[in-house]
Amino acid sequence: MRNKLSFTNFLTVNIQDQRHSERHDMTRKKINRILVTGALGQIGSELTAELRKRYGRDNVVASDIRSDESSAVAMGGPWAMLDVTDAEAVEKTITDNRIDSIFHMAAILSATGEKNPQLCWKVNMDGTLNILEAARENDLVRVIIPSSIAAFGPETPRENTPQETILRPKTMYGVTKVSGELLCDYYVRKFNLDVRGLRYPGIISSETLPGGGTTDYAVEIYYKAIEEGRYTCFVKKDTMLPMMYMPDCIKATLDLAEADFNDLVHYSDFNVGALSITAGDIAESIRKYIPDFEVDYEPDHRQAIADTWPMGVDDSAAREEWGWEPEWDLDAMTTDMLEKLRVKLL
Ligand code: NAD
Ligand code: AKB
Repeated sequence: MRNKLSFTNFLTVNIQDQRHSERHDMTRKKINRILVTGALGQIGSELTAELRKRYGRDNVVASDIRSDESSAVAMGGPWAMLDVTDAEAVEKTITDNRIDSIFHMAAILSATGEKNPQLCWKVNMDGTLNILEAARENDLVRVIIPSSIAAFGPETPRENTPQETILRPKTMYGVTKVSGELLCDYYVRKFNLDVRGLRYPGIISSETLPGGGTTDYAVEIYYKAIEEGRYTCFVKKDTMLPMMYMPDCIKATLDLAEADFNDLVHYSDFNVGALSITAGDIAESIRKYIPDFEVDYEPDHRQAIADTWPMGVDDSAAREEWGWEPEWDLDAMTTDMLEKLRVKLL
């Protein structure tokens, strides 16, 4: 343990020094016309709505590989079908819509990625490269590309996981997230492109169901509490992971997107913490409102993935560089989730 910690300190000091020496100070243009990829997904759907409020309905083009014409995303403003693995289509969507900034949410998540690792690599890596290349060629103002706590692996310290640490993930999704972080930082250094990203924890939300991740249990548990009064959880009761409520996720994404680039030392790999909670903690919190809610625990293949991820992260770089501060605690989130899901499901 001591060796691991001193190695981590060594890494932090050396990488921070290196990052400071490579900093790119630049005057940045403002975000005006936005493309959201993967906009029908769990995060994209709520992010698109908030971006339309802030930047104007007609200035935010939502896109996804699939269509859902009756969705709020498709009905709430401009819409385009877009497969991010198709470089020509990415280029055309950007030029046709005079896009200057991209929030790139299209991805294959951890559990689906283990079922189809080749597809995961193709969407997450080819898709990300296509977005970065189109952004470089069209001299875009800003690109936001999320990473994940899946970038960490079993050799990473699991408690208060440092910003600079061992990145040896064992899932294909995690491999693409580490590679994506490195690729984004490469585009900042090599091409002076303004690319930023966060290592999101598991995101909990009521609007759109999650799309095939390991942390999906933390959303499903709320749906099942309302619909059936019981839930069979696919990780153990004491599995602790970093989680975040969607309003904090949107706030973190937009706070980073709107931060002054010259204040940043990191670009594409910010740890962001909010909640460090077990599956049992969520069940207990729900029981404050639904006392007879029953949960049993039947860990499946996703337990092995969860066991390689942090229990909580050190997000001091995000706090120092762009003022990150979460607003939602577990019980406040539970109250809000249950209220919203009662309206939606009952
Ligand atoms: P999601 O699975 O809910 O949505 C992804 C969307 O991408 C889907 O609507 C899907 O149709 C679309 N998509 C898939 N392949 C595509 C392609 N080839 N072209 C265009 N669109 C395609 O994912 P999410 O949870 O909204 O995640 C958004 C981003 O945040 C991803 O980069 C993900 O890795 C990251 N992230 C999410 C979480 C979380 O808990 N939700 C946590 C950490 C990181
Ligand atoms: C997943 O479980 O795959 C995502 C993530 C934490 O990246 N929710």
